[in-house]
Amino acid sequence: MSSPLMLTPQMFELRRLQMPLVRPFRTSFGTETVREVMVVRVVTDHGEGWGESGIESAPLYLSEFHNGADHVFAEHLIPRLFAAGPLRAEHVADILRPVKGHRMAKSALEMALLDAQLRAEGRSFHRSIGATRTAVPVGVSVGITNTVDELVDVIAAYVADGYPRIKLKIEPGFDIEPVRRVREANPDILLQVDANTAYTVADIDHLAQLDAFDLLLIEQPFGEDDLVGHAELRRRISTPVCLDEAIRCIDHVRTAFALGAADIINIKPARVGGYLAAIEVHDLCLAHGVPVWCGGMLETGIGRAANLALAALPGFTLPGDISATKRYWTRDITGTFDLVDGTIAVPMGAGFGVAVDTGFVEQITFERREITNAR
Ligand code: OSB
Ligand code: MG
Repeated sequence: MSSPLMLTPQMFELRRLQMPLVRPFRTSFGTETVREVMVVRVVTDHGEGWGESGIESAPLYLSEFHNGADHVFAEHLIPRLFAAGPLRAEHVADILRPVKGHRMAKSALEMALLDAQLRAEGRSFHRSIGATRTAVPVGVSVGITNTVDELVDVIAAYVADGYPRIKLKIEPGFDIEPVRRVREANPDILLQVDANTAYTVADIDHLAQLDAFDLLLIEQPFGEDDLVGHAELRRRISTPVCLDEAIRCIDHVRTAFALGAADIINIKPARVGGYLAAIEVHDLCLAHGVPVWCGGMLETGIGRAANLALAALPGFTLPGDISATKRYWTRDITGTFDLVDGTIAVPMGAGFGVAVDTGFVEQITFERREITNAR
C-alpha cells in the first residue's frame, strides 16, 4: 500500500462574485436580486481545487458575512492551514477547531482542499463517500411574492417544469392564505414551508392552522437557538417540524433529538462546517431513523455539484433544495444542471466534477484577494 497523498497548500484565492438572480428571492429576512457569492480557489503542490462558502453579504441568515469572513479567512483560518504543513482534507476540521464558529468559512476551505485532493487522486466525491444513486429527486424553494396570485403563477411554472416538491417561504402576514391557495391549485404536489425564524412560540396556535394542508414539513419557524420552542411546537401541531438554522454542528442534532425538537433535519454542508461534517450528521440521523434533505444557499454550480453528490447518500429520503441552473442564473460559472423527470444527475468527474469558467469568474469578480504561504 502506498501512503495517502498529502497536499501542501501554496495559495488561497478568495473571490467575491456578483451574480444576478433570474428572479428576486425574498425571505423573511430580506430580498435579493443580485447575489454576492464568495468562492475559494486553492493552489497546492498537487494541483488546485474550488470551494464555495455559502456565506452571504449580510449576517441575516446566519452570523457569518462576507466582510467578517474575509478577515477570518486571512487572519485566523488560512494561516493555520499553512502552519500545519502537508495535510489531507480530512484533517482540516481538526486543524481549524481552535477557531470557534465560522463554520461556513471553514467549510469553503475544506471543500477546496477536498476538490484538489480528489482531483489529484482521480476520484469523484460521489464515489469517495460511497453514494450510489446517480440522480436525485429535487425541489424548488420559492420566495415570498407581492401577491398570492403571483405566487400561484410562479409555482404553476415550476410544477410544469417537473419539480415534484415545492417549498414556500412564509412570514407573519404571508402564511395560511398563500398556503391554502397553493394547495388548492396543486392538490397532489409535495409541499413544505420555511419561515427562517420569523415566528415565536406565541404563534403556535396560528401555525397549527397549517395542519390542514398536508405539508411535508415546516422549517425553522422559531429562533436559531430556540430548540425548546421547537420541541413544544412539535407536541402541538401534526405537521412535521424540520430544523435549518438551529443545526450548526452535530451536537445541535443530538440536543434536538434529546429534546424532541425535530422530526426532520435540513442538512446544509456549509452551515455544519463542511461536507465531511455533513456526512456525520447524515449518519447520525440515519441511525435515529430521522429523514434528512439537502438544503441550498442559491449556490453556483460548484456548490450544487457537491450537494447533488451528498444528496445521493441513502438517508436523504426527501427532495433537496437543489434546483436546475436556470432556476437561479442565466449564466453560471460552471456547466449547467438540468431537471430530468424531477431529478438532477450527480456529476461523476474527479473532485466535485465541474469545470469552472475562469474567464467568466474574472468578469463577475468585484473583490479578489490572494493569500500566499510565505514559508
Ligand atoms: O433557509 O433554506 C433557507 C437561501 C438562502 C438562505 C437560506 C435559505 C435559502 C433557500 C434557498 O431556501 C434554497 C436554494 O438554494 O434553492
Ligand atoms: Mg431554511
